[in-house]
Amino acid sequence: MAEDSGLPTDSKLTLTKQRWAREGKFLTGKIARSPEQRLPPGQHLTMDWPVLDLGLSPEIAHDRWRLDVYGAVDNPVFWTFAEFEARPQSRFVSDIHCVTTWSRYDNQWEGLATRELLMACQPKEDARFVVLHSYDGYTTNLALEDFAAEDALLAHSWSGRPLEAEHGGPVRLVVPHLYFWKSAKWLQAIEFLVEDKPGFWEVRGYHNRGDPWAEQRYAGD
Ligand SMILES: Nc1nc2c(c(=O)[nH]1)N[C@H]1C(S)=C(S)[C@@H](COP(=O)(O)O)O[C@H]1N2
Ligand SMILES: [Mo]
Repeated sequence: MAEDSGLPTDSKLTLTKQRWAREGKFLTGKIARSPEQRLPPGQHLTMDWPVLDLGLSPEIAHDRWRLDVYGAVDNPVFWTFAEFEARPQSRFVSDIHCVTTWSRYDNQWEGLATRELLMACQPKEDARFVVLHSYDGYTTNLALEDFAAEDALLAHSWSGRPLEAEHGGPVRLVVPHLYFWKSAKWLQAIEFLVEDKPGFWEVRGYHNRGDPWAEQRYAGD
């Protein structure tokens, strides 16, 4: 027999670990832009989860919530919460990096991967940008490839519980590889565009893209 016949290749632990590898379990889903530097420059870690927004905090009951997806798409989508929740769900773990310098590691999100949304709405050939519209009137813009990041999702749950209203429930966007102002709370609509259209902070001096590892905090950085 081979030397390694004693290795526990079919032990319960090995088989479980193989399954984890197949399923990507424990993968943060983080894009390895700076694998040697998890905390972006100028950020500090926080254990709690600060609330930051325009202060309007709309209360949207789940049965009143709607998601509209329109613009440069072949299949505009208008979903109730039940229809949204009936789509294939994903769970991702990712870090938050707020431009105000706090970061929070290992947030467990559940919701609809943006890639699933793209499969449903079928962006047109010339679609390059999205603008998120929120129930408080907030907007933010993203390049389509940033919106389509493999760990980006429309999240309805955090740490296994429905996302609290103060953090954007019923549904918020989460785009982990950009500063958190791009992660629109109280998501109401997603507009696909051929030309870019800067959002609320982007017209107020914030960087158009907001890559934390490049410290793209403000316009001109
Ligand atoms: N609809 C909406 N989304 C928003 C904001 C907002 O004011 N309105 N603020 C943004 C900013 S600046 C940050 S830092 C994060 C804060 O999210 P949190 O309150 O869950 O930490 O939400 C982002 N998304
Ligand atoms: Mo922010």
